[in-house]
Order: sequence, then C-alpha cells, then structure tokens
Amino acid sequence: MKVFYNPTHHQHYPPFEVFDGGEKVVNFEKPERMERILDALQSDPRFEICAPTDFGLAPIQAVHDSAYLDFLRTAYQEWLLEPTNYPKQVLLPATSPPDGRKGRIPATLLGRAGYYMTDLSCGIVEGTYQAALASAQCALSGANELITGARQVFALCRPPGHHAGRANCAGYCYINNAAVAANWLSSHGKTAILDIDYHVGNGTQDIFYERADVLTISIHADPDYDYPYFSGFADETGAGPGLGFHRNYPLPLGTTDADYFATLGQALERIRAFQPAYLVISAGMDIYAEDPLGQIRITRAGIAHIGREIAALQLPTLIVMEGGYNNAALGLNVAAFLQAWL
Ligand code: OKP
Ligand code: ZN
Repeated sequence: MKVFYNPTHHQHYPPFEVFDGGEKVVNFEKPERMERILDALQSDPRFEICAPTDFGLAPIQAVHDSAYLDFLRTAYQEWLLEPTNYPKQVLLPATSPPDGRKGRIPATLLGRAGYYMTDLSCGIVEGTYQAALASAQCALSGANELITGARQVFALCRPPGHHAGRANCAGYCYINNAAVAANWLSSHGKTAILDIDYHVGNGTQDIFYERADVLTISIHADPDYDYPYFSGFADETGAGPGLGFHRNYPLPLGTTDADYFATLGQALERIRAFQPAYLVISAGMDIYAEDPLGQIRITRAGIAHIGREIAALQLPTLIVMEGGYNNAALGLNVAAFLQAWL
C-alpha cells in the first residue's frame, strides 16, 4: 500500500492553542504524530512510503476561496510588519464577525484573521501555508493513484483538513485535504466521503453541501456536547441539488464499539446505495478510548473492525489522515485501521 508523506509539515508547529474557556495549552496537534505513525508503518514492508507529486494550486483553488488562500499565504509575513509590543509567536485573532461573515472582508490583517480563522486552534506560523499545501498534495497524489487504477492508498496528511471550509480555517485545519482529493476524483466518477474522525467534518460538509455528485457522511461526537458545536446535527442533510447527499451521525459521549458499529452499518448502507466510483475516508483516530481530546471509547480492535467493514465495500479507497492525539497509541491505531486493505 502506498503511503504519501511529505516532511514539510515540521515547519508547522504553532506553540499553543486556546481551548474553549480560554485555557492556553501546548498544541495537541504536533509534528510528533507523524513520526509515531511512520514508526509503526515502516516496520511493515507492505507499506511503501512515497513522496507526493506537486499537482499545483488549481485543484486546491477548485475547493477553496482564492482570497482565503491568499490570506493563508501572506498572513504571517504581513503580521511581522505590524508593530506590536509583544513577541510574535503565532498569529491568532481576538475578534470574530458578529454577522456570520455576511459583511465586508476587513482590510486590516487582524480583521482578516478574525474573518478567516474561526476558532483558536488554527494558529498561523511561518511554515503553516507551505505545510498545508504539502499536506493537500499528499491527498491529491493519493487521488491520482486511484484514478490510475490503485485500489487503496493512504495519504499521511499533516496538518489535517476536515474542519477547513471553503473560506476558513479551524480546528488544526487550513486546507481541506480530503475535500480537495474528493473534488478531483469527482471529475472521474461519483465520490463518497466517509468521515470517522471523532469531530464532525464540518468543513467537508460545508464544501459539498449543495452537491449531489459527492456524498458526504460523518460519524462523530454529538455537537451538542463537543467541538465544533455549530454543525454536525442529524437534521443537516444537504441543500438545493445536494439535498439528501449529506448525512451526520452524531453519537453520545461514551459510545463504545458495539453501538459505533451499528451506526457505521447505517452509514455504509448509504454509501452502497449511492454506488460511488471512489471512496475517501477522513480517518481520525481520536475515536480511540484513550484519546485526550475524544470522549467516545473505541478500542484498537474496534478500529481494526471499522477498517474491515469499510474495506468490505470493495471500492477504490483513499484514506486521508485527520486527527488522533494519543501519540503513544497513534501508530498502532493507524496500522490497525489499515490492516484490512493490505
Ligand atoms: C481536530 B480534528 C478542546 C478544544 C479543541 C480543537 C479540536 C480540533 C480537532 N476543548 N479544539 O477533528 O481532530
Ligand atoms: Zn478530531
């Protein structure tokens, strides 16, 4: 199984994030996550670690707003020019638009930061844009493999992507890797995205909400209890031509293997009925019982079982790395998930 990976992500490591309630903590989304995963995969010769191809900006611009991408590209350097009386570590906003971003886009850098950065877990440092681009190219390289006949491929993406919307970053995500890949695949055949990260793939939901050619499904902690709070509810099912082509499966906190499998079964049934040519998995391992951010309790054996159930769809499948923050367990969890495709 090919694994696309680019070490450029090391340039992206915001020193802290701000939790809900205002607590300032060391970023949970760390470069070390990738080292742990690589360690686990490199011990198995069936994984082939490959450098991604650069497919340029066009497939990313097809999903994200150009002014937003410009902001990501230039924000840090612009910020360095701002006179401040504090040491510059990471760009984070302290304002957000009260009108749901319906008004004009602010001219000032800090105004644009408040406009495009929709929470405090997506700080921008010098290497953020380059890392996010490299991450998206891993997903595109995976998509390219499927188009040229591969049955399965793993995009080892960092930073993750599924909270990034058409014109915003959030929750450690800047460019929506899975959405960029799925959008590209969709020009070759109907594509389904199944998001199993603990958190709802709200950026992915946003990007495909009015489209019928890409089915998006997310299984996640009920947003009535956990981040990202504002979407991921069961009554959000798509709009316009996309009505019926989005599904959310919110789960109660504390959900264990058996209940998760029952919900997964419903999601997989919808994917079968859609008859996609390609499947993209947003694979977050924060569903794991011992994850420091997740509050459901899926065992490692459960993660392996989820992999087997998805693989049984027998679809050309691109697995895209999203979250998972128990670094000691992360490599083994990813390896357990991928076993079914080897
Ligand atoms: C990204 B992914 C905890 C706040 C954490 C950010 C979570 C981002 C998760 N109180 N906020 O979906 O794994
Ligand atoms: Zn997550």
